[in-house]
Amino acid sequence: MAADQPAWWTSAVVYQIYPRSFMDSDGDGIGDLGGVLARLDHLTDLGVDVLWLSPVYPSPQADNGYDISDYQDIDPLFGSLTQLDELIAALHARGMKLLMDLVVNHTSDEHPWFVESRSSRTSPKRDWYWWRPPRPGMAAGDPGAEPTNWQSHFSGPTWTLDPESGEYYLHLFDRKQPDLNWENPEVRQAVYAMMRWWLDRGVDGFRMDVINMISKDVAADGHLHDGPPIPGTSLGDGSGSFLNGPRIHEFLAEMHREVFAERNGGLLTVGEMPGVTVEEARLFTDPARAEVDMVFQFEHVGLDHGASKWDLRPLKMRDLKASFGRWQAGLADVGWNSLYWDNHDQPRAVSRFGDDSPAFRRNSATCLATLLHLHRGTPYVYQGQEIGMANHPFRTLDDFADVESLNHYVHAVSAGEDAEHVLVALRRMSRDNGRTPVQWDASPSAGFTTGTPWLPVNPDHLEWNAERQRTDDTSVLAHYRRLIALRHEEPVVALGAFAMLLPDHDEVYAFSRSLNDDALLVACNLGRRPQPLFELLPQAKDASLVLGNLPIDEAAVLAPWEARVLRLR
Ligand code: TEU
Repeated sequence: MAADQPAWWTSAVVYQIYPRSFMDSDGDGIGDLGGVLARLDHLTDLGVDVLWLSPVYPSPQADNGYDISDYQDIDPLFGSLTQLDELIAALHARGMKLLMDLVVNHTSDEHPWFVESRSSRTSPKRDWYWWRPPRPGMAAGDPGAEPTNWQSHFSGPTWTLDPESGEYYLHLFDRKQPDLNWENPEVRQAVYAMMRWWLDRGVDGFRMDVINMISKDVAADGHLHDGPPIPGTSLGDGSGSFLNGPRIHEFLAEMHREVFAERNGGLLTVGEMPGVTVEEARLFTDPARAEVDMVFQFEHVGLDHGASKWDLRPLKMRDLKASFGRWQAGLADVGWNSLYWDNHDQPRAVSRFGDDSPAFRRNSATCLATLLHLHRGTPYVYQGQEIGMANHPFRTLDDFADVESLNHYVHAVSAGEDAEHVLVALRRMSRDNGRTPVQWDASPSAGFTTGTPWLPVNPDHLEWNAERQRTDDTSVLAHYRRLIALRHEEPVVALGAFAMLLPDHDEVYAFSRSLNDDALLVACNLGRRPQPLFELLPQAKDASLVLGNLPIDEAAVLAPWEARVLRLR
């Protein structure tokens, strides 16, 4: 990013809506566009600049819409194209922008492209997907006959046999999400045409689902390579063959040329990139290379993972600092960060990084928010985070709905893991934690629906809901409002240089931001013990308070989960 001409999104805050769980307008228990339209005042009240809408396209809903069967329409479950147009107009009238979710690593197996591709080995669209014969010397359907040993993100092999043609197709995710073959230029052109169609309709950009998986490392003879074996399974880790593959930069640069280059500014692209490193992120987001504006990286949401996300590890605050610190430093002179704690794939931040016990929930939610929003980068607020929504008290397997959770349970238990042990991990890590309905008020379904919600409403909505917080100046919601306004008002928040302080302290997360003659000191106590602020950071003594999350009793001490933003003189 050129320092003399900051892009508009450096001072913007994005709000993510997972439409299924945001607001239901027709009583079927599933959120929809009518619900989004009805709740736009909530976004205006928060002051966010951009809405990212998770998928609303026609879909069999095997992965809640991340399995798309038509890229250019709206699923009747969620509403209509007319309502989408209404949403674009309503957002623009309020000075907000709309990001659509772009899911083009894979389609649904019910997309007409795949139906055609599957119809015969000689179909003109056969090569639009990854079809391969069984492993040499083995028969279709034999155990281990899959073309590679890769493990799917949603458990089991990444290959499913199509008995009609005797060939397997690749799916990095569920079997209902076949991967598109980006090696085929027709596929790329079809995707670009679809993207242009949405931009022509008025949308302002895209959040690009697993976009760093679109290039696969394929040998000249079409062969794909096995990955290193995963201990305790018969499968391997294929990520070396599909994460940031050999043509990824070429594809993204081509997409930029074909879709974005001729359009005026004001658009935004964010690439979701599991496994991306700082070094690669610099390449992806270097404006001179014209690929994407920013990426979602996954390092900090992997710090409590062991061998997999289900293998729970305690989170060390020091690791979090080290990770964020490296990303801030790595993208300081080139590129741009996206900042997030949670989304529809993650447990709730206050339960995971904060402390959701009654005494600390409000304070830790506001402390985490302050920490994140004062970093350099574009913050993303995930629906419900702004009111301190926490993980759900799931009990039995029947309480879960997510394909990733359910597949994992089946595979883990059939591989001999203790069922109760598997449930413990699901309760902590399941994506369903982030997908329970938004808690609008204290009524029986939390104001989300007049019907039966598709996932249960958290019983804590009686106390934790938007209505209650809206008029309370000490609420989590009020604090988010202030943080968002601060980024709009203070160039140092948007653009200031970041320097980590106290890197070895286990509980105090502190840093400075500086721009020209202006400098802020941010100090956050990520724990239950008071911390001697003036001893740790003597420069805080003469600084003035810009924003804090608690009334200050004793200036020299940071109370448990207290966050202060101070202006240095
Ligand atoms: O997520 C990609 C991704 O990395 C996650 O699925 C991840 O593997 C898992 O959630 C963490 O355990 C994107 C979407 O955000 C997700 O909802 C989709 O399920 C997935 O892609 C497939 O489209």
